[in-house]
Amino acid sequence: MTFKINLFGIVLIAVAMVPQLSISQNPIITDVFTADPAPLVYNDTLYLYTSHDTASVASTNYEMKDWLVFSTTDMKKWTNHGPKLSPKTFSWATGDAYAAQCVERDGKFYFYVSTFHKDSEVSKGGAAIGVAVADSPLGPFKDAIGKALIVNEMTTDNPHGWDDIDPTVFVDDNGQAYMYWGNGSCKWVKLKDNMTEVDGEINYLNPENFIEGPWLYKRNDLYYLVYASKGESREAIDYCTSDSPEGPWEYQGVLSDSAPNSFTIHPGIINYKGKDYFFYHNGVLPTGGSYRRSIAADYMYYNEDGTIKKVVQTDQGVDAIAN
Ligand code: FUB
Repeated sequence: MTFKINLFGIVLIAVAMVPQLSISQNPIITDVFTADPAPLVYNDTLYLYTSHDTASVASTNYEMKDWLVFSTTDMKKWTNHGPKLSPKTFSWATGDAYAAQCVERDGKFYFYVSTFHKDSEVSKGGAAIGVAVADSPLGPFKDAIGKALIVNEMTTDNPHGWDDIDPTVFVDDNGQAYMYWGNGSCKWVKLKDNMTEVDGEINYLNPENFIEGPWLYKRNDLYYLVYASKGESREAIDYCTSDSPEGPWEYQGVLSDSAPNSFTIHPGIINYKGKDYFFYHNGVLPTGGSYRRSIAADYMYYNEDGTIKKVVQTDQGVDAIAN
């Protein structure tokens, strides 16, 4: 009898533990600290371009030397392709490798990055946006224009030097490309078809609670501007919608609460093999925190009118896709 109870107890404990051990997927990258997720689907593979946190546990600031690329075909097994670009690739750049996004157009891959300008006469040492180009999603990437695409002096609405960060680029169905970016205020500009020159004036907007990290995309006929927002005490994610990539934007509220153990959170949204995914970062890995962040992914669901249900951040993450 005693033996039977013990065996039953052991089985119960084992059964209780199995689901947690087998389905806990978040964070999705655990071998390095990653942040600022930017997903791209190309040829049935999901590529994830990320920032790379290398600050020590004691550090109170970022240390971000390069941008990493990961890929998956099932949302479970992630291949780490390593660093594919760094500020050193840009002769004019210095300092940290902040948020970036890679987009494909006509078989070329344009990697828009935020970093810092070394020439104080050009940029007062402020943040700048560069663009690198490659023939493959994994590079090799080279500086597409040999100079920054956006420097600090080009935007005048904010006095601080790091307001030109976090580019997101979207190519509309008619071929018109748009770049949104910014910290403190959101800025946008059209890009020429070559993807490497701005086309016209820079525009400014102040979506409700906007802090940084915009992500621009289209679903059906609705455009979405998702961004890191003020939150309660740490950044959260809010969003707006519009009938045009040029606005006006209608504020739709909070999409996601703050991420555990990280002051920042940063959105990356994509539909892959029929499901909608919300990528973000948190600080939950052992020794993690605001400067040692980790990317996670959860499902995103739309309402019939195109608004988005609030994202539930989970430890379990998303299911593996059966290929
Ligand atoms: O990763 C550095 C900065 O933190 C990014 O540029 C912001 O969006 C925030 O995530």
